[in-house]
Amino acid sequence: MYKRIFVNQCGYLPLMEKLVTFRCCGKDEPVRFHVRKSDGTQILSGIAAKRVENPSAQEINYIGDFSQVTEPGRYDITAEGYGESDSFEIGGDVYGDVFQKAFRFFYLQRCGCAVKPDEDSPYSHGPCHTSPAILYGSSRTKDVSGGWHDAGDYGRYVAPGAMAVAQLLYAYEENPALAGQYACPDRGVSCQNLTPFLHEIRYELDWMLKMQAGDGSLYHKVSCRSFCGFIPPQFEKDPLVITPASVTATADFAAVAAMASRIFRDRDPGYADVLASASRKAYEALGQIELPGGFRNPEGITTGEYGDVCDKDERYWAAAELYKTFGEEKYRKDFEALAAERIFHGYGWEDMGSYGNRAYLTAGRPVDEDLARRIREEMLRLADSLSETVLSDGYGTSLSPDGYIWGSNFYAANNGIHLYDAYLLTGDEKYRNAAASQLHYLLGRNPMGVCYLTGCGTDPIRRPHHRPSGFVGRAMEGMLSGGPCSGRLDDVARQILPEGIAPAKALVDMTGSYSTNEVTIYWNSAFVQLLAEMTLTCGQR
Ligand code: G3I
Ligand code: 9MR
Ligand code: ZN
Repeated sequence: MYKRIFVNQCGYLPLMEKLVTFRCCGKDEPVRFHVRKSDGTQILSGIAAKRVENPSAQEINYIGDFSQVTEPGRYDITAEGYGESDSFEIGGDVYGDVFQKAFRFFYLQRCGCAVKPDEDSPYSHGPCHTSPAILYGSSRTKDVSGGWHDAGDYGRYVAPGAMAVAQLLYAYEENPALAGQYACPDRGVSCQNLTPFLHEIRYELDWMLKMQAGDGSLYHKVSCRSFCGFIPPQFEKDPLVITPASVTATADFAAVAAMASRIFRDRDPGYADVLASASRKAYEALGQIELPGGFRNPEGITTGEYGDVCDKDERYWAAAELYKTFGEEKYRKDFEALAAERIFHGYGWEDMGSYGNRAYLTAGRPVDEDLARRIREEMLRLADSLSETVLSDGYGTSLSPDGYIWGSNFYAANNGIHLYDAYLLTGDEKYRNAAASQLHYLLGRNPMGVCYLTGCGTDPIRRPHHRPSGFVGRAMEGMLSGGPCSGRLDDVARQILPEGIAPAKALVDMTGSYSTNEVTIYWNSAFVQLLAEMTLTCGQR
């Protein structure tokens, strides 16, 4: 069915702002629409009068507002000539299931142990990638088993892993009640003093600890030399190779280990100590690594590169986070020296500045008040520009037409987090609404009319680029697809999508399209953090 009405398929919390998008074909005029309850009773009629020319979707949209509807129930929206929307729910717990699935994904991505979510899960597997890995360019080997598979492939990469952990720790700190609802699928294993949520995060931290070299630096990644076919993880038996260390991996680890050490402190002091000393050691090693131009895959290795030419933002994050956790002046000085050059922003795998800003502003220790003020000002300026885009976009996304790059959904989610930062700084609801709008976009109010989280909503992504899903023939639930990528950067995208396709429609829901439809741990972590923030505050006015 060709859709012309677009809503968040996973629904809305009662007090959330609720906007619906109409795709105009034919008559270009305001749309009279009706909100119906599942028993057919019509409960609201309205006019969608806001008209938007939409260059990202290359169409005209009309936007309607049904925020007035707050009563729990199942609904859909109709309009003459437009058909009907996907049905959706309004209620206090509409995202409970979404959260469970999106977070359970990390358990299912575990490497190095048996994974058994339930008796008859097709994604169960025995321990994978357990053989000692070769240190690149030598004949020595090292045990670096554990951690989460990065994505649709089975590589394990430190920088994006650290970033994912940081976002999950933020989700935990910001919304402990939601994190506390997570039911651990790892039955029979004790979470000791940790909640199941933290226990899962520890799985990745334990692996990163193994990725630390004797000199304190972090090996950039471990994987086979090239990507394998669509086989389950335990069948990938090629030799594992550990690549040389990088500044980005080392700084990101120093930062996230400091953060985790603070958060784990009262539940597991022994583990917090281990993290603290590993963090300091990594930070010290930063002075010794010279890597002009950033990490590059060494010859013969063709798996995920995560190259990043600028490592200042990673050092910036590390300095701020270590200052917050350990309080030593040298960390503060390092941060302030970098900030004097430039205030960094970003929640991506290559742009870590915003983690640094958050840590500095919440250090709970003496800071340079003038610098803190400038950081806040810049954060608000960023949020203002994002919020302008949100208001001018037909689907409420924060992405401009040239923003549909590889992992565009990740950028949408991270922009939601930036907007939420501005809400925290000002208490202004417009930022929170713009942040929530990113969630609605990801879950169905988008030009593809899909729910980008597998296994959720009425019309989810079905064929993500994910080896276990491809092998089983059914999408694992709870994974955020990368989303439209207008560059058509894989063969399938080039075959299926016409040149000049509307950027926001450059998605192919087929297994082969890794540039538009892959999944990763750090895209899911962004989603989980945004969800945690939205469910925390959108319930209240
Ligand atoms: O930053 C530029 C931007 O300035 C420019 O306007 C835009 C235009 O295309 O490109 C931007 O760079 C892109 C970059 O992602 C942005 O983060 C590159 O073109 C694009 O090639 C690059 O894609 C990365 C991709 O690996 C290829 O290197 C993705 O971010 C990254 O998420 C992805 O990661 C892969 C791993 O390598 C392997 N495992 C799966 C994972 C997800 O697909
Ligand atoms: O599966 C790989 C995916 O995880 C990566 O993001 C992507 C880009 O590096 O590459 C995928 O692997 C493809 C390889 O690059 C080219 N041959 C086909 C592979 C997918 O089956
Ligand atoms: Zn594995």
